[in-house]
Amino acid sequence: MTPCEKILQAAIDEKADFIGCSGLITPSLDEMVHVAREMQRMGLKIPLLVGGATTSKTHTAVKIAPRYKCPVIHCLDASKSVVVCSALSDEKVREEFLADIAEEYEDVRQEHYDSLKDRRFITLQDARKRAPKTNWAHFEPCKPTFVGKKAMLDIDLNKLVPFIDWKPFFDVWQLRGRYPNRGYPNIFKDEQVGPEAKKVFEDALKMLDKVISEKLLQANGVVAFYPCGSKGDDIIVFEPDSTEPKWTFFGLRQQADKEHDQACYCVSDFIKPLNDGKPTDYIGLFACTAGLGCKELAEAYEQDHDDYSSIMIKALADRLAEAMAEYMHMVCRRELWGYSKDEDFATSDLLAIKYKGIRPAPGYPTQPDHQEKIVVWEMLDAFNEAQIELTESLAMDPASSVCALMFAHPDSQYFAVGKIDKDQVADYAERKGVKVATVERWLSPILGYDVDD
Ligand code: B12
Repeated sequence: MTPCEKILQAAIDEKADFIGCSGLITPSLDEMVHVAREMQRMGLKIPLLVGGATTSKTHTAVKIAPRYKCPVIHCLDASKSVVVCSALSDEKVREEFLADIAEEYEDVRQEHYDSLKDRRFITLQDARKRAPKTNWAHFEPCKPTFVGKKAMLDIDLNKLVPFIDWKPFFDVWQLRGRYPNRGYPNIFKDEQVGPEAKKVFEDALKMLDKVISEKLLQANGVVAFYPCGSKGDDIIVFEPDSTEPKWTFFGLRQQADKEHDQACYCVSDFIKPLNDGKPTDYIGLFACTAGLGCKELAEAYEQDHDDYSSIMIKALADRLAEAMAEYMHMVCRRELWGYSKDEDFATSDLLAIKYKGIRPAPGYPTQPDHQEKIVVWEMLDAFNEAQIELTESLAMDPASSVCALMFAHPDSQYFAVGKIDKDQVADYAERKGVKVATVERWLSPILGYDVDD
């Protein structure tokens, strides 16, 4: 979320040997291309290292590296950056290392272009014909206990602890057990990483106790329910007691060629179609955070040269944010929306998603368009209601935040839109009233074709 100019100015002022950019979500990808272009324009000669969950060697080789004449290197793992920086700093191995990278990235680019040629899509029109068949005549939507929005502030962290999924916690520490000792709690049995995993876990529990007893983090959320109805691939949403459409969620439909009997899904398939333009159904949405106070704590630890605790508090806030999302979804299903009042699962079953309904989030594979968060923020007013900000780059601040849409239909299920073709991008741009090039930038990771920049 740091502006490009600030990164480059700091690198110049500090006479940096390397620049590293980290990207968690799709908007960072485009920003990294911009950083590379700017480095070229300013005549910099510093290597650019790229990493983070949303980045890939392919994106780095195809989109970033060609924009900057000096080395651009993707690092899958932060610990690899040591090897990379050592090689780049050592006159004896630098040339050979760079030649290897150049050759490898050329292969990656070639493979990427070849794979595009092999992709098979059906037309958007045909994909729509293969939408799942739902018998709406027999579907009676459940009316939520309120329509409009409601804040859930300063949630007791003790309530969230049982909902913590500890598996991703060990990824933060790059601790991976060998099969079958993957994930929590099996990882403790692993011969190699087991003892270390146990140690960080015990430290995490100690810090969690301190966070809870001293109220070091605050967890806030805001939830809303609105009347709606589907119209093709979109969901039209109405303000309470209004029959005038107010907002639209734009959907993307699976378009890859599959076996004939397989449906091509879009999130709008789980909402009852509008009746003569009037609402027929309900949609829920929420945003939540467990990260209020986290930045300040992490900074204090860093000032103290305690990087371990700084990473630990961020990892815990992330776990609590995801736990809060699970908790809020449960409260909605059982009480606030109430479509699943009798649900009575153990927490482990909740984490295994055995309940009715889904909560896909903008940016995840079911709706990969991060721009959809803008309308979510209009509907939730999440900054004023719960102190969760949507930044210009469509990230949420505090970082430990999650937002989601909620669908109650019993047939609703998670799916990945996958790659899409040109006809869908053009149709989507027209429905949204934006340029095709703009959509292509937002959706770059799921485009099934190449775009000239
Ligand atoms: C933990 C996590 C979260 C946490 C924490 C987020 C945060 N504070 O950072 C929570 C639950 C809060 C969260 C929320 C969201 N998430 Co999330 N999340 C993840 C998850 C599971 C792991 C990411 C992670 O932290 N891994 C651990 C770290 C250590 O690994 P890493 O980031 O890959 O970094 C390593 C390397 O890449 C490298 N590295 C990283 N940066 C750099 C930089 C340099 C220079 C170098 C050399 C190396 C390097 O070193 C690291 C250690 O080895 C990923 C899925 C996945 N398995 O990757 C999804 C994922 C990143 N999330 C995703 C999404 C969509 C979201 C949300 C937008 C969902 C939503 N609508 O609510 C929000 C956005 C949050 C925000 N603040 O805006 C998507 C992004 C998809 C996309 N293309 O945009 C992912 C990929 C899930 C998916 N499969 O769809 N998320």
